[in-house]
Amino acid sequence: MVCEDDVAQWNERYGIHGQVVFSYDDHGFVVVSVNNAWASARLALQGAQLLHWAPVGHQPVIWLSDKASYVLGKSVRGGAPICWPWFGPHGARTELPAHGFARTALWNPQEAVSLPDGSTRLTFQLPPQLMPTELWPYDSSLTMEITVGVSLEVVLVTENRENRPITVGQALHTYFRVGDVRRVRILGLEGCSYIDKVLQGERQLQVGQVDFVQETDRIYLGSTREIVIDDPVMQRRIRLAKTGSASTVVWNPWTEKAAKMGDFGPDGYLRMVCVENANAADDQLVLAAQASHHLAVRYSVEPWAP
Ligand code: TA6
Repeated sequence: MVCEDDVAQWNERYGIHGQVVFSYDDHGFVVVSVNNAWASARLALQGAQLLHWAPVGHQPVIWLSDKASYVLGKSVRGGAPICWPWFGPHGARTELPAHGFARTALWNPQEAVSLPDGSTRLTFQLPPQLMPTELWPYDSSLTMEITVGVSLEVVLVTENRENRPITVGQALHTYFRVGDVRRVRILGLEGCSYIDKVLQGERQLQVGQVDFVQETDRIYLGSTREIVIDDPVMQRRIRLAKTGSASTVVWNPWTEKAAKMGDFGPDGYLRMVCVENANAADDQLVLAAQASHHLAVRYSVEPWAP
């Protein structure tokens, strides 16, 4: 549990006057708020989960359910949960929580820097002692570095301190805010093969752009190009550039699944789309002994053009 002293200490050590502040939010979660000349952002220390990012003059880019439940140890619906060290259900033990344990653990802040261009860089680490050895019997580390500016950059660094390879599934499971998912197109996945989880894992080939007419839950493989979320309703394009990620996951639960999940609200599914930079399924990361891996993404917002 986090106490007032912790928050006071983090502000003492990592707070930047008028730019970086640690506090409790209305739900009792410890959050760090960033405000600078370029943008505002907010992250929960649980999971180092980005909950909000809005460049100055823009609507928020990240979707956060207004029906999300804030329970310690449970992932908050929306934002950018960090899936690690497995993506989706655990390969062998179905009783384990989907998407690994990183997104529900309390991360430690490590650094806060105001950069010369006016953006703000924060670094967090998943405390090794919070990696359950019965699930993850490996000496490893996971660090997240996020730079809040006119664009948003996130780098997930996995370090293998073992003298043997380790296999990691990972994703930045980002929920993007859109005007109406039925009008959204995803560009950049043309020609990629994908695992269609709505069709029990059938493998398909993407022809043309991705659009949304029903529940969509796909792991695109060998997807290394830039992705664009084209949103004519909000009159913007969100560009996702990445390195160190071979998969792209695209998800919208649609009406029934969203209703079953209970934390989307009545039309929440219409206002979001998940486009996740990942290494999942066939693209899982096999990290050599003593090696480290960077999954890096940059989100930027552009004006919409028909
Ligand atoms: O990334 C898509 C997905 O794997 C979907 O299958 C769905 O389960 C989604 O993640 C949300 O998972 P969560 O555990 O956050 O409810």
